[in-house]
Amino acid sequence: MGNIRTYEPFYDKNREKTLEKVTEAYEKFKKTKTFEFPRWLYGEPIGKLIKVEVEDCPTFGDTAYVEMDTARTAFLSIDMQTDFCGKKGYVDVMEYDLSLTAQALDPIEDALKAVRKTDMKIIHTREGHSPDLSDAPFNKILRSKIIGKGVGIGDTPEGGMGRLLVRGQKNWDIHERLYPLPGEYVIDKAGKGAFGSSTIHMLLKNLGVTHLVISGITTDVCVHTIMREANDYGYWCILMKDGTGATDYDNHCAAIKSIKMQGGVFGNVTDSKRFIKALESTK
Ligand code: C5J
Repeated sequence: MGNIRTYEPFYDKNREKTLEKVTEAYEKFKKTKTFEFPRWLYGEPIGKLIKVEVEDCPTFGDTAYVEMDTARTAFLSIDMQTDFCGKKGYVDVMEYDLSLTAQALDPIEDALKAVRKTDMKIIHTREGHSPDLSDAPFNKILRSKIIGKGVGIGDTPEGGMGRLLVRGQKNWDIHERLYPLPGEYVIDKAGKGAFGSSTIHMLLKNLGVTHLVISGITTDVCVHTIMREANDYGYWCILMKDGTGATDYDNHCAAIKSIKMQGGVFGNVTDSKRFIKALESTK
């Protein structure tokens, strides 16, 4: 009735094109088992095109590949803070087995060495609160005090390095083995996720990032939350599984498995060996 808005035919055309490209990519995937870098969507690669092997895709037992442009990929190291993997930190005070989270250190260190030789972006995140705890919800502080037997967020444990999960404290900072180098990005966030409470989405958009290789701790909490958020925004997410760890081993395994359900409901899973092999094959 003359009230078609001018942008509607544009959106219809765009959606039709996307659906045609899905059919095309599906036919190719059947032959190559590869999620090709979608040039029609992102343009020609700017850096090097690498192909990372991923597991249990599309179904358990299968192997597939994800192509990514190194210049449009960010390597995420999530919350590798002493508070989550070191003595007298937040996780230690809760009396969890520190080796379960600290197991992520070696694989991330190896991956960082390889990534630092490329044009891939590196982003570190830190969970923490301002010294007055004004950005920490009442229930989060209370629960932490209960599980820590009186020592929760904002408190200093006996023999500790500082106040738990408080910005600026030594225990809150990134583990020295993985400490950011100049030129790498550091995102501070108050919550488990990052997209609602930090500038990470703006940063990824401004850097032109399309793919994320994700590591860090803990698998079932901050890593999963951020991966789910990023996946919902259309980023191609690949978890580097040996570069993760949780406070509970079964939860760690379940978190990895759940990513791979439905053909990759939250993305794909690889490990540091396969990721580094893909990076080094670009030489
Ligand atoms: C938790 C995190 N587990 N970084 N934080 O409280 O996963």
